[in-house]
Amino acid sequence: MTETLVPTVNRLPIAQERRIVTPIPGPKSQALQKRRLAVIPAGVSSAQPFFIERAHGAIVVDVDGNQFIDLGAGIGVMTIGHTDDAVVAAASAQLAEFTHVVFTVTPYEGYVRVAELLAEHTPGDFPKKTVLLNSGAEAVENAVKIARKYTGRSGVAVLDHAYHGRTNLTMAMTHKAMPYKLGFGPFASDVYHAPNSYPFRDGLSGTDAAARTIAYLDKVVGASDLACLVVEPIQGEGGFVVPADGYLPALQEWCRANGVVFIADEIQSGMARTGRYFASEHSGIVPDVVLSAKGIAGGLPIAGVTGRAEIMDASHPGGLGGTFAGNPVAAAAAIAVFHEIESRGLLAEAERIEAILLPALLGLKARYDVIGDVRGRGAMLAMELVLPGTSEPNPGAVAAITAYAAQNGVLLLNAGTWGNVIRFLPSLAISDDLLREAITVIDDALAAL
Ligand code: PLZ
Repeated sequence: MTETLVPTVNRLPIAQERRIVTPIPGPKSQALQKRRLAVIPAGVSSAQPFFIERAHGAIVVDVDGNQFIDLGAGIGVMTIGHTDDAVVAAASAQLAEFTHVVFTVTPYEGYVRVAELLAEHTPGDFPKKTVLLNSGAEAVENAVKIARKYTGRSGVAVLDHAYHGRTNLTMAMTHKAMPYKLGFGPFASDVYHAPNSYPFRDGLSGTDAAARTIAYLDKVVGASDLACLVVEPIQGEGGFVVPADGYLPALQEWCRANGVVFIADEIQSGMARTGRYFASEHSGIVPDVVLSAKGIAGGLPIAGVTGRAEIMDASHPGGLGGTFAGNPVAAAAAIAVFHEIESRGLLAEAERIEAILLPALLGLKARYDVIGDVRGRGAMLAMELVLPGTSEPNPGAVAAITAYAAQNGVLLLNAGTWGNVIRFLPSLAISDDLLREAITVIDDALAAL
């Protein structure tokens, strides 16, 4: 049945090249922007002024025909590339089979298969179970629910500079007030923010940073009140902060000794982004629970909470779910993404990207003293910009560079508590040549500062 139902996907090829044919934003984008302002609230802002019409691989095309090298990949979602053929085929086929029934009413295989794949590819060699949701924030919310039910405790610990979402509980867990929290309270209670490891800013070893975090959790919070500690193995919105070696293992050990569920939010760092399926593997941790979203389904909304079976089974039947959670079309896309990563050896592509981008960024750092730090792993790299000769954050330089890049056909994302980080999240489909071309544009932008 599937064969006859696969629709022919009718689309124009997109050359993998940068091409700017109008001023940015072009006339069609400007007209859409006018319509948008009339009906979309100011709270929903966009970093760039151009509207997207099509995308493929590492290139996005705007409504005026401008082609941009995409170094953001929809904030790390389009990991295997825009409109990947296998993902388009799998999702299209499922679209024609059935699009929705609700797993909590009548189950279907796709949900089960995604859970099997997550059990196989998340760290840890023990029985695991997965609940599927629609978004990263929803995965975080459910992980906290499950940890509370399992431990019978209420406290939730997070780290400074963390980002976990925009829902009420996850706003409370997110570090940065502006723009994520200011005026949106009151927030959920029992959420504790502990100091993190931020080698560029605190200069602490992993052991010393962990001792500081643990002292805070022990003395200010009290371990026996804590249900869980949620960490990002590499902090995403916080500025691609890679904790010092040994920091996360020490936290994990403390959690284990104190009966605290250790949760890795791998929503941004997971799914092949760093050259492993999950970044936890680089840090030598085996979390009790791993959260995935973003990159797992090639742009279709699905998220997973995957954890030790005994923790995940703590909830009573009916305690977890949601109307669209684990949607069959998104599940089909996720299965295709896993298949492509495996069959095309895409983990190595993240390493290829690091081998080009990391030395290039370090080369820029040697030439421009506005670059204070270069860090990250695989296809998750960043540079933190400072006022030259100091470690003072320099968000103005980030704004100037991202604006220059957009005018010249390179889509860049910022990050960081002070907005002073440029992060690179290219899709694994980007070619060496496109990557080098983008670096040249960034070099010009730095020179133009
Ligand atoms: N945890 C680590 O990176 C999403 C936010 C984009 P959702 N980060 C991008 C924006 O402006 O809202 C994220 C993350 C980490 C949780 C989330 C939340 O995932 O799918 O956006 O809910």
